[in-house]
Amino acid sequence: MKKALITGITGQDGSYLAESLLRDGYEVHGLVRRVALEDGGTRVSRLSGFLDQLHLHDGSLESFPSIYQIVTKVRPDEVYHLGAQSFVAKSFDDAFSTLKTNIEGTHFVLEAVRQIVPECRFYFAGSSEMFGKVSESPQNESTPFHPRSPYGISKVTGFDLTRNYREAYGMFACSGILFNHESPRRGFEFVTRKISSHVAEIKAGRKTQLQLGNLEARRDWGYAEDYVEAMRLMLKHSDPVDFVIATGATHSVRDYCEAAFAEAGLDYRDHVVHNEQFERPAEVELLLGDASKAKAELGWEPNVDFEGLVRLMVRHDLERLGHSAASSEDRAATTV
Ligand code: NDP
Ligand code: GDR
Repeated sequence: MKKALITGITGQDGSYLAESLLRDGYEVHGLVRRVALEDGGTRVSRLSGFLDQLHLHDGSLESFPSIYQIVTKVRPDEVYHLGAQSFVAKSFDDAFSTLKTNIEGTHFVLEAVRQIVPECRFYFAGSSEMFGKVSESPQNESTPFHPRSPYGISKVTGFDLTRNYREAYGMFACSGILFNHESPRRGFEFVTRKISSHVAEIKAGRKTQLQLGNLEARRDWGYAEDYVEAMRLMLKHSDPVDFVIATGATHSVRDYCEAAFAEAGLDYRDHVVHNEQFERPAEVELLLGDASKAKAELGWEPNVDFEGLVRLMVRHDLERLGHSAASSEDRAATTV
């Protein structure tokens, strides 16, 4: 039985990836923060349907000894390093902790793998935020990086670390350069989920307004379950190669609002209000990915398009509010 270790298993991608690996008969291990095991289950809620099939280990990306111990105990065949402070806006408020967690965390995991299981296959969660201020469109594996946030900088460094461990030590270490991907398991602070959850609350009469920052930013939005399959294909590939993963279509935040409110029979112009508090000191204005290399070499293609994604997120949130008066998910939604 193959063993996989996932950092960030409690997050959106970690939860879908764990499910996918379990379906294929893997023994799935996750590094989780102690608080996740102690807070009564809120933080592991994304894992609730299959929690009893997982092996969770208390550790932190800030602690090399904890990572070293877990890798020694598990001796994984595959490591998916997804754990990170992943919210771009927060990285401006606390650049120090974002850089520390994301850069040192990646270094610690790579070094533990090199020392303990150098033959293990390693995946790093790179990001389209590495492109930042783009010089060409669409962006592919050759597009230069110009990150526009501490988060983006941390991901460029993680990408460089991963490449260096591959080149210096011959490790099977590769990065996916994944464009935005969303789902009903997306955190409520990210714009797609903020919109879909507010649409449901407005429809239910609990709120009247949705406050947003830059409505003109454009993103290449895909569906998270499609994207975790790309991670797995990358580790099954004959060679460790970096790939762009994207849908090849770009839409603005305004487009997302229009489609999401329409899905609930509402007009976004009646509810969306600009609030500069949600603008960023430096913005990534346009992202559009070219995943033709992944299509040619991995046979990977997305199954869900923009319209399908909006529909499934809005319907999930409408249903969630229809069925529960005050679930823990509802409480989380009120904080952004
Ligand atoms: P989430 O924010 O949903 O999940 C982040 C995970 O990292 C959580 O499990 C979180 O644990 C964990 N984590 C954060 N800090 C620490 C720490 N100090 N020690 C241990 N664990 C920690 O992110 P996603 O699932 O959306 O993304 C997964 C990865 O992919 C991230 O690295 C992200 O930057 C990257 N990425 C995401 C994209 C997207 O569109 N979703 C696109 C490109 C890259 P806890 O539950 O305890 O907070
Ligand atoms: P992003 O995602 O920064 O692209 O990073 P997010 O959903 O936070 O922002 C997307 C765009 O929407 C604009 N925006 C707002 N964003 C938020 N969160 N809240 C608002 O109120 C709001 N108003 C407008 C933003 O300015 C931005 O342009 C995500 C994360 O998952 C990263 O971890 C990942 O690496 C990248 O996607 C690819």
